[in-house]
Amino acid sequence: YIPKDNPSCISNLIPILHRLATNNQHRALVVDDSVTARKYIRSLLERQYIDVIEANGVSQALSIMEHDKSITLVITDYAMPERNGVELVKTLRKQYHTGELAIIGLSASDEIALTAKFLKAGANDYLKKPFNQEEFYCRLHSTLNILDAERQLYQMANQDYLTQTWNRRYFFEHPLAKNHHMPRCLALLDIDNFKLINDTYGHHIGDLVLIELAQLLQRYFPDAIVARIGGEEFCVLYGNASQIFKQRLQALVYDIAHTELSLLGQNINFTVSLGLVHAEANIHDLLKRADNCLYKAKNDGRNCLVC
Ligand code: GH3
Ligand code: MG
Ligand code: MG
Ligand code: MG
Repeated sequence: YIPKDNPSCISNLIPILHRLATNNQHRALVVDDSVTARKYIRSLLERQYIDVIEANGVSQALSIMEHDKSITLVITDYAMPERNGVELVKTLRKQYHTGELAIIGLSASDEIALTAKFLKAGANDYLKKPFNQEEFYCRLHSTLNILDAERQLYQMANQDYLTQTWNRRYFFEHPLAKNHHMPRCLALLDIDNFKLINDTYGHHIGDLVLIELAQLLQRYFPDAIVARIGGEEFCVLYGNASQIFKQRLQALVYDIAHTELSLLGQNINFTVSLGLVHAEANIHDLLKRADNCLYKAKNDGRNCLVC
């Protein structure tokens, strides 16, 4: 798409296509008390394949943000009847860091300090109305590029590259891991005789087994922290009742042992052993105790859970 009023906007096609290709798509919330202004910004964003939701003021914006966790961009007016846009930015920045949400302020006001007010409150950028359409697109894309880069950095720093579960760093840094004043469940899982799987079928199949297991763990425990903490060892950290968690882990052991995977034409069977603890202790103690249980599970013949 090339806006009629500005043929040089063709340069904007590159970031759009890149974003579509890399699946970095965005959903925007446009906050303005003027319907006309909202519709205009909506039309600009929709031409860039950005989904748009509208809010007529700060309260509506905050309530939409609370219910729609897929919004990645907020574009807000300054002067609105109940509370102004800078107050909205301050509130949002307490909840969303810059790798989660980008914010652009807009205003027709001549107040010279307004740019600084928006930026200090945590906005990524600011534009004075009326703005040049191409400038809007340039600022929009540089803001979204930074958001995409921050997201990618966060992912690279916290996710395991092979299995897409959380990594050791994320696991040990998580508030649930650090809060040792509350009882938590920690399960330590290790694949049985994994070396044999590698030796028999090759490392590539071994990698696929790890990926399958990671997906299974994430499906079984959507409300727990699943992290790969070693080569073929995973942790599942859970903040709630131990009995339900234990039953789910036992079901997992059973299901893995009774499922045959078909990977690249090879039929693979494998089992896992688990150590489980439920205690109020620091994360290193929990891990040590879970590791002792795991050791017993291995000695008891594997394919079981010990707590
Ligand atoms: P046990 O039942 O006692 O746990 O036996 P095991 O063979 O699973 O244990 P061991 O610790 O001897 O071997 C773990 C193996 O996991 C060795 C290592 O090559 C393999 N491994 C670790 N990380 C990866 C990985 O990312 N990919 C693959 N394919 N193998 C891995
Ligand atoms: Mg207004
Ligand atoms: Mg191991
Ligand atoms: Mg093993």
